[in-house]
Amino acid sequence: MSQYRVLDAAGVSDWLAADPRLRDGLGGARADWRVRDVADGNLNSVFLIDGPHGGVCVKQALPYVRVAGESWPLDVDRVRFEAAYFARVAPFVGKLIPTVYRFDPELRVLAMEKLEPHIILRKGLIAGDRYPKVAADVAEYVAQVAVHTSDLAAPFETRAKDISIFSQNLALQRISVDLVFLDPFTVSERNKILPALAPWAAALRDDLDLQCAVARFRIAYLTKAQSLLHGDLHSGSIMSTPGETKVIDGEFAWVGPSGFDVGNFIAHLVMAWFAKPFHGGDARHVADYREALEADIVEFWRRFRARFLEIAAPAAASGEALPASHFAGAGGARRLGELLTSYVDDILRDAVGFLALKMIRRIVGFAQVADFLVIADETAQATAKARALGFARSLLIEPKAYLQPGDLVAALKRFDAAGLAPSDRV
Ligand code: SR1
Ligand code: MG
Repeated sequence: MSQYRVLDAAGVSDWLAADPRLRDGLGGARADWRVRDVADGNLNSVFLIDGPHGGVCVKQALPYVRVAGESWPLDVDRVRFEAAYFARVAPFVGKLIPTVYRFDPELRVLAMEKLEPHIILRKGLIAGDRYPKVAADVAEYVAQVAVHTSDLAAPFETRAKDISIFSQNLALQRISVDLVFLDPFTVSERNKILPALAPWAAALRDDLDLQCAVARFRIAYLTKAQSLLHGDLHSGSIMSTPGETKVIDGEFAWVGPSGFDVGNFIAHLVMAWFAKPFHGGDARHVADYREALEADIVEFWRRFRARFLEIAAPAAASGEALPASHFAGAGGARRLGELLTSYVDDILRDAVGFLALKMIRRIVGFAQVADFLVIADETAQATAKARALGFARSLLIEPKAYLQPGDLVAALKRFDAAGLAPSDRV
């Protein structure tokens, strides 16, 4: 019989008090602990607990989608996949994830390092703060995982084992498939569409060229099992200070196309860029901040590509895909380099498509982003969203125009002049 129950603040304290290591880490007595409910994501409950000696973060999977309530039940086992994901990537990403102290498989609770003064990157971007390390850190993170969990760096049995574990993460994959790849391109009660964007929603449904492009990426997501994905690598899944970056929330883990995480991260920088003029601040600040976001996009892309190649070349010796004995001598090394370059450029082509899909789902789908939602004036919010939709549609329809990060940055500026209607093409 499962011992599962939803923990409130007192329940979290009881749970911590019963674990000698966690209790001693906090120090003092139970009555000395300060427990804060800080949940602000879509799915789970999260508490921060401070004691006289230290702090801890406690996350529990609720049996429903937190922001929707009990009418949307959700398998609590998702946190098992988050624990497995962190354990799997820890050897490659080091301090870029929080330390996990304990996973309780009955209560579906994870106790982790408390990240303070880190804040959710999305909140920092909306506040107009700068995080100079985040682009390079996330590039390093994604490159390490994309290489080391692929057949480039390990025998195929390793990836098969990952697939056997993470292919069971079905409840969250159903959410991703529905919310990213299906709902925005059909009529769904879950979609949230501003009235001014109704023509855009219709255009997304009715454009067959677009539907075909979306279908290609849906198929890639379902079938291209290249490496272990975080699966939800947006600016709400990253906590930052100006000097440190931590990737959190690995519960959407899945073995899939490596470009999915790459595209997701860029998508949220792009949405921050389109939203920026509507967040206040003078014209100089807006221009400077957007320039910094553009530099982040370029740096992230370039750094991911460079680090992928640097990590993959030596790792290939222990991998299945490119055995060292097949690439001996200087000529072999050159050809190996060409194969790896073509592999990483394929990831980046996929990333451009996934980036577009990740933007579209955040603008007309169920789970939208604060970057746009904090824009109180509805016409202004619709304007920012329409420009972002124009940009995203162009990536899907004309992928050959976006082979370099500079192509993305140039397009940002073009679509910033777009009108509200989908027919206002630039
Ligand atoms: C039901 S809401 C689901 C969304 O929240 C998570 O943050 C993921 O982005 C997911 O798509
Ligand atoms: Mg999350």
